[in-house]
Amino acid sequence: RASLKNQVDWSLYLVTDSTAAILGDKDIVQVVEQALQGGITVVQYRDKHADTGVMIDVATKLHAVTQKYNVPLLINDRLDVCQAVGAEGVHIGQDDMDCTQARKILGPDTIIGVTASSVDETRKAIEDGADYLGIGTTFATPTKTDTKHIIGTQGLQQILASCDIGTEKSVPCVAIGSINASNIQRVLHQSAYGSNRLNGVAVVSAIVAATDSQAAAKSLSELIKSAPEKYFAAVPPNKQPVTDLKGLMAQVPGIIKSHASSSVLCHNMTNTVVQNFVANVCLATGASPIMSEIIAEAPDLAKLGGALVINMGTATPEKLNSFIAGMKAYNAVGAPVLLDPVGGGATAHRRNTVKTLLASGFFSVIKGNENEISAVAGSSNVQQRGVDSGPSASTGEEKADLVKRLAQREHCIVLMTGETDYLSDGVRSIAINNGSPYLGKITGAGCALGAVIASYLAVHREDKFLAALAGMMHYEMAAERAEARQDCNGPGSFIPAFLDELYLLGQDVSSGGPGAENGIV
Ligand code: 3NM
Ligand code: MG
Repeated sequence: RASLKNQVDWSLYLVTDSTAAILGDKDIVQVVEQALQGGITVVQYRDKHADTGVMIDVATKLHAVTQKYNVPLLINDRLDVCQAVGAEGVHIGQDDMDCTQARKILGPDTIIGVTASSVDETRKAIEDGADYLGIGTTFATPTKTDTKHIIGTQGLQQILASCDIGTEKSVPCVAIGSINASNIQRVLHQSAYGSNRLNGVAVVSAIVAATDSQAAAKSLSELIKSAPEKYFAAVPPNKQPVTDLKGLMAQVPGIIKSHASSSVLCHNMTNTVVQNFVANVCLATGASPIMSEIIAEAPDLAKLGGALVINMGTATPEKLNSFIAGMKAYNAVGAPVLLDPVGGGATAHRRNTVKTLLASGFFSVIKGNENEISAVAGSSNVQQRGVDSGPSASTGEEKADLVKRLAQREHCIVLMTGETDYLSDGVRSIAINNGSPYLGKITGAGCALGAVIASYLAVHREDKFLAALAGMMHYEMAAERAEARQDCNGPGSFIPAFLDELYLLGQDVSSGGPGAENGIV
């Protein structure tokens, strides 16, 4: 047993549930055996209602099965049941016996796992000698309705960051709470803090409630093994902070050119005020716009090689359902999704919408003005080291720092627009001064920029940062050219001139292409 303790594969941890709502009329021992065939690596027997005799009977049967697969059996809460059946360990919650007391009773060789939902609880559990941690509750779950803290992937990340998870100073860590095939890769990815990563995930209903527990376990196991980075990573391998802005800018014209002839789909879930203008901007740059909030067609549209824009401009509760369905559909195929958190910090409703969206899926880009980006950065429902700086990032350096930290936290590209635009993928950060004041005098200019950047990400998939930069340069250079035109005398005549220049720039990007003098690192 002592040796097993250090060899546990924590990647796919099954917690059982014997209630009719989840287990149905299946046999728990059979479910576990099938799940073992499907690839689960740890089993926790959890039954909050059974008599001791029944627990010992079931645990004995489970242990016979888990031993065949060389997988540890842990017992929830009940040290006596663990001892009676000779199981490999126990799992104790914050309201159960203290870890130190449990250790005294069970000795050094028994695995003791502890549930933690905050940095403090995690630190204490590690100090008390827990062998591994279950952290959560990641997302609200009907399986356990008395959970105290819903911490999201941000809360997981904060624990990983603060408690040296993934280093020898710490212990293995699995996340729990509504984790299933649709979010398992995202949870593993979004919770990561540098090289601090979860060792695995714990699930109940995703396997126990499935009609085929073997198939459910197998698909979860495969999702864990196939790296989500392929879809989600903001930063391609081996990227360093920007030192050669000129070299970076030199790649922009080629991307503008390929975008101009792409007819790439730009799927907008946007506000009613700007739809027409946004669609025209998409067309002028070379994309094919579609404005649709229909949930049923989102999965089909997601497969067409384009990108999705979620614009919170008029975020009614009904639209929020479309946003979430759209994001899930695009996430499922690894296609880009851009969040434009319009008015993000203005009202409690919008702050909650931002929170819900961040918890429901993965964004490739978050684009907004200073207030909006600050609202997203402050949207964490847990204390987040460093990024809670609120809406007061007044100096350029502070803005750049806020943008970079948010990019690191959300593992995505962040663009803060303003007189100077700040763009970062968490590693590469630049600030750019260009555009036209007329962009501030027409409605939908920010929304249309979001659409342009999204479609650029769909065209130039190998590097989201560069794609976003190219989309931005296309947009802002066209604005500069429009403003300079003889026929542009104000916001009204700026609009047609701008659409023309967006189009013309795509046709002939070589004439007066973007210059490095526009950017400051
Ligand atoms: N513990 P499902 S959440 C057993 O947060 C348990 O500590 C939790 O079930 C915690 O995978 C939970 O079906 C239930 O959502 C998780
Ligand atoms: Mg408990």
